This record gives sequence, structure tokens and C-alpha cells, in this order.
Amino acid sequence: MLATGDAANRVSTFETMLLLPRLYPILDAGCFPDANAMFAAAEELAAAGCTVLQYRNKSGNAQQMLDHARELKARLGANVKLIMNDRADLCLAAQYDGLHVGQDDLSPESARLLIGPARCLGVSTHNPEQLTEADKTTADYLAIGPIFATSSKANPDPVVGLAGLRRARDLTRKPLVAIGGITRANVRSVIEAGADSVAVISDLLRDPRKSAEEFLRVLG
Ligand code: 3NM
Repeated sequence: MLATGDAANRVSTFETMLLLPRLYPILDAGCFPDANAMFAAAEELAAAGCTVLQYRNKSGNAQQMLDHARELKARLGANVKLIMNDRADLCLAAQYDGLHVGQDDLSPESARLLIGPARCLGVSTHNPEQLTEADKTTADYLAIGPIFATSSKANPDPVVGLAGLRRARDLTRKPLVAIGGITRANVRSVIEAGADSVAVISDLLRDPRKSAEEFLRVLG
């Protein structure tokens, strides 16, 4: 018989697998010349078949971020689930479907208290110790990275590589998102190493619709 905790974990994992497709694009506001370019890219990603997007903004103020977040939601409609990076307050204010926290943000349990049980919670990890800790929380999915070198993140952690990803796979049964330097050229190796999903910024920037379609073709 399953312990209560296990059962709860199962349901949560099941729901997250429905929410978490193989391709998990991140819209990083800092990578676009202006907000309209970001909104246009989001619409192209949705047209390509992406069903989950994360909004990330490391330099905007709260009001700008909330405006962006609401505009994305209004443009994309109910078929695209939206995840807010870092900010539990803006996740709630924009009525997003989930929150992604890093190691320097609110702890997963504090974030969970704020967003409640129904929203999806993701946690970034960068080594086996962090992954093992995050695995004990109510996080719905865990991210591990950077898998490869990346220029999209300030001060990235050391590259974990495909070997680090395989190790991470052995350490958790939660859905595992690989991030960092993932491209159409290397994505197959990332899935083969055990990732359930890949989070991507830069290889979706140029012609987002075509790039996402190519990713989705490779990911099958
Ligand atoms: N987090 P790209 S790597 C936002 O290691 C982010 O947790 C990382 O962008 C981590 O696809 C990263 O352009 C950047 O490499 C991902």
C-alpha cells in the first residue's frame, strides 16, 4: 500500500507530466529588443505547438513584469500554461499556472505556502546535493543545469554535462527538466540521458516558430 505521502506525490507527478511537455521554452525579457518582440515570439511558440512557457525577467521592476505577464496570458489564452520565474507574488497577481524558483529565491516550501497546492512548482538545481534536497520538497518538477555551457545566464554554475544529468536522473522520480546550452543539435542526447523535458532560451530566439517546430520534431 502506498503511504499518504507517496500517493500525494503520484498525483502531483501525474498532473505535472500532463502540464510539462518535452519542450519548455523560457521567454527571457532581456533577450528581446522590447516587450512587443517578446509577445510576438510567444505567439509564434504557441503556433508551433508549445503548451507551456516560462516568463523570466531578471532586470524588470514589479509593475513592468506584471504588465508583461498579464499581456502574455491575454495573448496566449487558456491553451498555453504559464510559469512565472522567481516571483511568487507576480505568479499570483497574474494568475499564472505555476512558479519556478532558483536556489537564491524563496525556498520551495515557502513558495508552496504562497502559491497553494494547485499551482505547479519547479525548482532549479545545479548539483546532486541540491537535487536531493529539492526532491524532498513538494516541488512538482526539478530542473538540473547547466547541462552545457550557456551565455543566457549571469554567473552560471559549473556545467553538469550529460553524465551529471544521468546521475540526476538516478536521484529523483520527479519530472526532470534539463537546462543550459540545449539546442536542436544536442537535444536528443539530453533526452537519452534521462531528461523528461528541456528548457531552452537561446536556440528559440531566431525564428521561434521554425525552431520550436524543429525541436518538437526531434523530440517526437
Ligand atoms: N538556468 P540557454 S542555465 C536560465 O543552470 C538558466 O539552472 C540555468 O538558456 C541553470 O538555453 C540557464 O540559452 C540558461 O542556454 C538557459
